[in-house]
Amino acid sequence: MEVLNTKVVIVGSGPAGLLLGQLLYKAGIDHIIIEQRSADYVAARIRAGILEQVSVDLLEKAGVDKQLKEFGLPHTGIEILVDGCKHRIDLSSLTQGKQVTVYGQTEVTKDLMQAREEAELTSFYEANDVKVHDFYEKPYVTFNKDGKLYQVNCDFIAGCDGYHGICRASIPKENIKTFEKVYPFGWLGVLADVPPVSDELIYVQSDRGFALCSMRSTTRSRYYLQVPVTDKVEEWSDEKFWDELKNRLDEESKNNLVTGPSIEKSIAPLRSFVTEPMRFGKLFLAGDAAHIVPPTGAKGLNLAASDIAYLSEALIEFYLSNSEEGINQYSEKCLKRVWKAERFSWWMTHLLHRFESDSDFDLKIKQAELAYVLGSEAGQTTLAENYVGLPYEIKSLKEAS
Ligand code: RFL
Ligand code: PHB
Repeated sequence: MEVLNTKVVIVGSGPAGLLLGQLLYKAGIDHIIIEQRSADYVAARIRAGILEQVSVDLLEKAGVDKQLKEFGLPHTGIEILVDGCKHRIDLSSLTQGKQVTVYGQTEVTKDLMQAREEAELTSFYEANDVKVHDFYEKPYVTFNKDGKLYQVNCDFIAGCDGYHGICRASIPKENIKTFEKVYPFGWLGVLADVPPVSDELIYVQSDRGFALCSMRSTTRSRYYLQVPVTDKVEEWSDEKFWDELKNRLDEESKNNLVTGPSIEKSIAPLRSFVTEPMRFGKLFLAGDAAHIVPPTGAKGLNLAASDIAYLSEALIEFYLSNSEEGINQYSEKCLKRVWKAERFSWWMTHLLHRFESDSDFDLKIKQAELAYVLGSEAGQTTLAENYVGLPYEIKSLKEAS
């Protein structure tokens, strides 16, 4: 067995773990990342596409915004298509000039991995049987790689290992409470090298179910359809996907839609999930390991980034200013923001998706709510300020609101 020593062990090399690693590195804090998958697998995963301004600021602070600045697409509005009629939400004018940036999670991950490689920081990929131990006293992490057993002793463990990870699963049941809502449908996503149907994202509410027209660049589109959670990807040929998308669009979008072969196709189930608290002695949960939102509000990756903003600041304060204040407040601060994003994502999901359980009354109420939100400046402002991201206090970020 090989024994290593470090200050912070980060379990998981998704955006949360990689961003924490980069921020700790910038502050000169020794850490190691342990990831169960291969580097190629991690770099190729297709997921989120929308960054809030505070997430962009954090990536800038981490020094990994070169590509983002060059290729990210700033968006100042979104479209909501209801009953065949498009309504523009002018995000910027409703939020004193804020905007979001279209930049794929895949690119964020690649940028962070490249920065890590250039700085020659230690990551163990393809680590098997990762286990966290003694995190209320003297934490350490064990794993197997290439048939060799490793033990890493540390001061803290950051559980950034996603919804299916082992960190949350290792917490004694009596010390943790979870809150969950599972939705009876999923999102079928298609990525294709075709120009986007529109300059802005279109969120579609239709009798046939929800759809979303998004993009990764001016030549690469990302489209989603609400489908029963029991559907299998194999049942959805490209042709069937494009036909169904057209069925949910308005005439103009239908005519503008350019179709082409899919380069990725997958179905993601929708879930709302929160863990309380997010700190267990010397183990912190961050990102999807602690909470999940349905993707309708584009909040998952952004919440992972805001957790990491708080956690990196807390750890930096601990090591550089000898203060435990940030560590002690970590869970409470994160959860405040998490629950607001959970509420927004749940609300957007309810408003725009078709639920089989909806009665005629429920449908009428939804119609009335949409008409109110889209027809009132107050309603639009509520949507816009949540979509661009609610403020949070980070001392070291130049603009954290
Ligand atoms: P990740 O990305 O799941 O990374 C966790 C990492 O931990 C590894 N791991 C382990 N490592 C070691 N030992 C173990 N036992 C381990 N178990 C797991 C995993 O291999 C992985 O590398 O979590 P992280 O870093 O917290 O990041 C969260 C985001 O990935 C997620 O919230 C977003 O993708 C959600 N999301 C969106 N978020 C947005 O902010 N904006 C969006 O537009 C948006 N769109 C989406 C989305 C998620 C989607 N899917 C697929 C659910 C669209 C979709 C379709
Ligand atoms: C995406 O481009 O993948 C995307 C955009 C907006 C969302 C969810 C996903 O709300």
